[in-house]
Amino acid sequence: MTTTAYRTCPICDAICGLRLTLDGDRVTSVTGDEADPLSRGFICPKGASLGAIDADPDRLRTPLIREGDDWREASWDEAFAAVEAGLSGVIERHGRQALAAYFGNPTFHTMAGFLYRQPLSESLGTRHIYSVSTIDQMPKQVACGLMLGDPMAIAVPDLDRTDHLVVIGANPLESNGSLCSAPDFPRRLRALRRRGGRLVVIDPRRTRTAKAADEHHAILPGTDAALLLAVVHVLLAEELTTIGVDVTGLDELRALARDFAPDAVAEHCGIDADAITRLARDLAAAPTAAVYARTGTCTAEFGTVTQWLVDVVNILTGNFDSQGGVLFTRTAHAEIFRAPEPYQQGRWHSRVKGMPETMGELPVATLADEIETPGEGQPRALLMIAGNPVLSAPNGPRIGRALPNLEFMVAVDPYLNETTRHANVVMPPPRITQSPHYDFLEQIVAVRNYTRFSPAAVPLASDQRSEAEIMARLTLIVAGAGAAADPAQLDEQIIEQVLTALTQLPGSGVSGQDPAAVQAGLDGADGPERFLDALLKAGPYGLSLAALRAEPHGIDLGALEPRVKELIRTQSGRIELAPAELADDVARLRSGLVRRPAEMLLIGRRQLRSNNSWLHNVEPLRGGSNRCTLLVHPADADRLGLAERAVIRSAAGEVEVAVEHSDTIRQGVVSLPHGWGHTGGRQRVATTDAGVNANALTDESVVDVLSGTAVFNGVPVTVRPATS
Ligand SMILES: Nc1nc2c(c(=O)[nH]1)N[C@H]1C(S)=C(S)[C@@H](COP(=O)(O)OP(=O)(O)OC[C@H]3O[C@@H](n4cnc5c(=O)[nH]c(N)nc54)[C@H](O)[C@@H]3O)O[C@H]1N2
Ligand SMILES: Nc1nc2c(c(=O)[nH]1)N[C@H]1C(S)=C(S)[C@@H](COP(=O)(O)OP(=O)(O)OC[C@H]3O[C@@H](n4cnc5c(=O)[nH]c(N)nc54)[C@H](O)[C@@H]3O)O[C@H]1N2
Ligand code: SF4
Ligand SMILES: [Mo]
Repeated sequence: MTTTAYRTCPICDAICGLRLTLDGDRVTSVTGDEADPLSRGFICPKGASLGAIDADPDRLRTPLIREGDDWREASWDEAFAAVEAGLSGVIERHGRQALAAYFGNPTFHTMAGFLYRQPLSESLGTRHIYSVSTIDQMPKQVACGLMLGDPMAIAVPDLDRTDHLVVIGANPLESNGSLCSAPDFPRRLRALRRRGGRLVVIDPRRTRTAKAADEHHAILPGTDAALLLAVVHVLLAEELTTIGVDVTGLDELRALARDFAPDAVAEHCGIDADAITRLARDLAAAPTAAVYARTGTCTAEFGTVTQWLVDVVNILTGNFDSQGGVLFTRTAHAEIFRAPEPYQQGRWHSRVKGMPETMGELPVATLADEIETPGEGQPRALLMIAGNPVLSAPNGPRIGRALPNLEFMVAVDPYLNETTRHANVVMPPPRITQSPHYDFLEQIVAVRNYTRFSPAAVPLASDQRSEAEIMARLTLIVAGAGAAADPAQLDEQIIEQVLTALTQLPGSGVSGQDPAAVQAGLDGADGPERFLDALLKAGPYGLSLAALRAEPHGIDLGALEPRVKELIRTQSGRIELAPAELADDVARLRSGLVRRPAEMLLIGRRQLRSNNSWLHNVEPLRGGSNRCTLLVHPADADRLGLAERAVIRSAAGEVEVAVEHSDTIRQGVVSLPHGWGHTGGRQRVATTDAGVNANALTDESVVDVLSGTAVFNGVPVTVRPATS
């Protein structure tokens, strides 16, 4: 029987609405949902391939238990019993500090990830919590934590109304945007230019986004902090500031920017001093403007300083919390993700390298150090939830060598891959179409206030478990309640806690109500749906699960409006323009301005028909431009004698890869996409023409100091012709 289902695509941050046609439980076609008020029918090749992703025969259907080098299919009861035996043994022998967990990128998209990450982390009772945040956006969160007191207070560009957009280290025409959920970036950027606005892109590569821009500056990798300090310098020196929000620290900011005149940074950044001055003046002169920076500037040295400066520039030019500038989204669900107390970091430190905790986690860059180094608190068991750090984390191969040292590892993942193959037990979540979906996190950074819920389109078979149930049972196991405990009871406990807090919160939609009565009246087929219903009822729009179900294409809740006053959590009660924690790093940056550049600098690259490491097994997405090649400028290729293949070497390792000659990349810079280099596991498509692991080159010992975030961009390398 043919049916139609409307769903949000869960793959990337663009949260596009999709229209699926199903024949029984098989997706036969996917188109963009024209009636979705945010995405209006937009779809990318990944969303269009959702059927193939869902039906990939290499996706696991049943749990696997490893026996030596072999895998045996197991029942869920057996698998959970094996996890209970494995984890309780480690707790008995070594205590809870021997437990570790890693939460990968898909946990930021799934309902189960949002609902269970914190309860699971708390039940583990360990400091060894790691996540993809420290190989992604943590610098932004630390900067927001220090400036606003809330690391979840992330301002997004007012894309549809701005007159002047400066995009730094992001390529939304291929990534479809990030920390800025805006389906159909191409249309939105065209509209910007059609209404007379300007698009400026700062990127070492002339990306698809740069090609669509009015102006492109091919900056040297890793130098955005210096560039932005120079912009601040000009804005202050030329008295071009129009601050519209309540700030403190302007004098300290002035002192920090003093030595960063455009002339002082031009050579370091590889951008003319005049161009830098103009950048600042144009931002100040535009009726409205927004500076937006993403992974090219987060996963780089001085990532946190850069993210801080992005918002400093938005503030100085009067564009912070202001229409056409950057604004904060007001979500349909209650903001339980905001902590009431001011942000703090470094409450504890990692055991081996003494790296500070941020947002309750330690840097992935030091995971291998921790697993390899004996002593009290050495991790001996790992829960790998939706992550592939062997391909995604800096010096991933070292993590691959460290994982076999663990006494026990469980992975929650649909694939047996480079990372999960080291697990003792692998537990596959159901297919995408079998899970309900709601973007708890992406909706926080949407360019309009917007909400949408998608029920599961295909029911679970009796031998499948929802991802939420898997996470609930793992939580119960590590809490000592055992593999047989009732997960629904845990869901209700979590909901009770949340409702108790929300009914006491002035202004919440359930303020002053009896939590038990609210809980008794909740709607929803399972824990995640009931949890969502609770948060919607407590949210600012008086919505509910039933209201969202009645609008399967999503609900537009209006344009973003100023609201920073209610978000500020700093001790001073104001926005900190020059948080003290950043001063040392600015000094370090100043002393690095004269540093001689390495022979070549490596940067990354995202490809439209790929997503990190986990879509290379999907045949329809393979081929064409979606290949693992090293982009080299023809002049560099000539100078280095490169033809078809090259060997790249860094402090961390060496790989041999196909060369793609292209004048879109800045001279002195080479680009290699990440997520390739598939080995082992059970991915028959991905392991053919597997590419190489870019993270064999990235160096886990170099991080953005303030956030512990890995440096993927601006890695010093040497490149020579391959001899074989
Ligand atoms: N197709 C596709 N889409 C994706 C993903 C994917 O893998 N593929 N991944 C998703 C995820 S997890 C994320 S976090 C987002 C990321 O979204 P984006 O941040 O937009 O992703 P990138 O395309 O990596 O863009 C980073 C840009 O920074 C540039 N860059 C590198 N170094 C520097 C530097 O030092 N300075 C400056 N100014 N620029 C630099 C790179 O050339 C690149 O164009 O994309 C998401 N969407
Ligand atoms: N050199 C370099 N490295 C990078 C980056 C870069 O730009 N350059 N980008 C970084 C960024 S921004 C990110 S976000 C990380 C990603 O880092 P990770 O999250 O560690 O890696 P992914 O490749 O996204 O792996 C996701 C895993 O989750 C599984 N999975 C997919 N869907 C689901 C699901 O619904 N449930 C569960 N349980 N599992 C699922 C996949 O099979 C895969 O094993 O990579 C980072 N690494
Ligand atoms: S842009 Fe992202 S959310 Fe939209 S269809 Fe593509 S992968 Fe899905
Ligand atoms: Mo990411």
